[in-house]
Amino acid sequence: MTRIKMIGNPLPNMPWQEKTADCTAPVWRFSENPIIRRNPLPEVARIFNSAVMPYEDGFIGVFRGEQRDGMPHIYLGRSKDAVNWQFDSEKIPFTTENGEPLMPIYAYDPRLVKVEDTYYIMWCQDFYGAAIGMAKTTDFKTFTRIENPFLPYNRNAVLFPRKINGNFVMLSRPCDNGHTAFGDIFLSESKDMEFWGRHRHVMGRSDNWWESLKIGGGAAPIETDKGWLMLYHGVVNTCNGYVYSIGAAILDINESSRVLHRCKNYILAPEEWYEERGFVPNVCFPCATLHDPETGRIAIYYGCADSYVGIAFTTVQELYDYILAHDMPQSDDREIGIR
Ligand code: BMA
Repeated sequence: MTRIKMIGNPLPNMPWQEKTADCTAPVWRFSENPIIRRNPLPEVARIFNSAVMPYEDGFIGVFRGEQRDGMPHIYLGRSKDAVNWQFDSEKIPFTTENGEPLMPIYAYDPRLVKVEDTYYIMWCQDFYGAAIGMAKTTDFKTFTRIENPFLPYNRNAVLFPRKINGNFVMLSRPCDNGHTAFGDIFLSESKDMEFWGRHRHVMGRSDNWWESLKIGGGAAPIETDKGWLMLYHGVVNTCNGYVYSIGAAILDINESSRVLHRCKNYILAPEEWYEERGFVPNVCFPCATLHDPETGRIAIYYGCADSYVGIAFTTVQELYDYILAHDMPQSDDREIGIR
């Protein structure tokens, strides 16, 4: 067994449950799932596909709130234990640099990533079609929009939690304006968070059935001494519609468009009632992790059936061993990703 270690700040207060003796999978669900139930706010029917982070002596998060008129927007939530959440009743008020309101028409699937002293929120919104919107904050009071990083159509933008070779690095998934039936993960770099380039292909859909239609970035990659641990979603088109599962890969630490290892099995797929039954059935959609380098513990926050938020647990060692035991990179995964 090759030992693996996460790199980063300790997080002893993250939620945790040990694996039960009868569990044969590398990832196990929190017994209290789903942690966010229906109708969490007067104006919001469902919260799902949401991202959380440690903040001050507790936790903070950006939550996809599906309003009763069907429009998704982003809501701020706070928690002492990262399980029980209190949400602001109003949407996050995004503004321009000058403090004027600049709200997206809709916003969904937010991710929240801290790089240096700034927290960045990225989401999917209308920019003459589905595209990535972004904002930054340092205090979770003012939320300043920054330039939309990519042309439409694009979804599932996920920033790396630190600069690599001096540049910000972000994953994204070019797509179409509908329920896209294709999709690979790409990576782009920026010196200033405004101009993005050096685009590279990271990985595509695979021969593995569960991710044979499309894939997309999930949680912010976790830094380890063996590379970036990337949790993503993979989609298969069945005779009953799309099924979203969670996959895992290890990317090179400096040349992060290079896939070192890729697990041929999903690590979590819809099995429980809250994943199989809901507004859109059969969806496990990861958007964040909490993790503690001291203990190796990882809590995966994932949207369930476009209706709820759930937590699943693993350890970095268990996941790494599982990835290596089922390692099956595709032929172009090890390429740097430029043609
Ligand atoms: C994708 C995104 C996700 C959603 C999934 C399943 O295209 O819109 O927000 O969870 O579809 O409906």
